[in-house]
Amino acid sequence: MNQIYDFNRIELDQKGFTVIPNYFLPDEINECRNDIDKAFEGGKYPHHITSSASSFHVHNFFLYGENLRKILFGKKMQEIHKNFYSTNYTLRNAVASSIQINNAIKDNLIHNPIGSAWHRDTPQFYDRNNKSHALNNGITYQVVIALDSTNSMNSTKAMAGSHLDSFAEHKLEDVKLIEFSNKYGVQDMLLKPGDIAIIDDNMFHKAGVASNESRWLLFCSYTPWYIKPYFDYANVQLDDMTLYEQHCLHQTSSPPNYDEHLRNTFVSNNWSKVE
Ligand SMILES: O=C(O)CCC(=O)C(=O)O
Repeated sequence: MNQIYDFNRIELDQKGFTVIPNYFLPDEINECRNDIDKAFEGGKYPHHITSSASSFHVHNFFLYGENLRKILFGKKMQEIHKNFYSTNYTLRNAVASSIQINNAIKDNLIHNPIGSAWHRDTPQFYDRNNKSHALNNGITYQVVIALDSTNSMNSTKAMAGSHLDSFAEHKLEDVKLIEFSNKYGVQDMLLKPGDIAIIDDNMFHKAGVASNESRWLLFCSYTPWYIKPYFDYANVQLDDMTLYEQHCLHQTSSPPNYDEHLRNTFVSNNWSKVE
């Protein structure tokens, strides 16, 4: 483990999230903001999901600007990838998320930003008795890259420590919600442009509500290679794809490459040095 990440690793394990301030330089962030503005001007939001006039998600943001591609697949994210999860992990989802009051449209601001219910993002399933199982803590992660500052309204809300709880459901409702709020409390995940937050997906969290300020965050999720991503990344073609991009987009793991002479679904070291 790289020394400079030790503090954050301990905090991530204990709290369920950690913030690394100023991980990206102002120029890197401004370039991404420009890409977002250019790509989405004129009301065109490819791969978008809207839940209210003041909240929308744009999936696969790396397709909509060279700088957005560069920030997700560049050296700095590769360092995080190697040090906080491992080269056995691939991309599950990459979504740019905006929450901001849209004054042009009458909107219920409290109503439904995407992710507004308390939830965790670890993969989950029900067994034959309809009992829920969620993967444990310490297995799947997401990195939030702040393009804007977050405030006490629009920041992601976190229940620090809840990732360690043995409760194995995906959502927190009713009595459980009261119990968890009392036990773990609720923290604002306050970020400035260039900060990143690394979240253990087993920690309960939710979106805040829209304020007048712009709130663009990039949510980048990583899971072990055998977990299906949200999209069929095997078919994504980018110009001059790097080995790291192929790795993240499941193109070296699933399905097995035909040129593997032994049956082999994953070559764990096929991406090993930061490029
Ligand atoms: O938008 C937010 O602050 C939270 C988003 C979220 O909960 C998620 O993407 O899982």
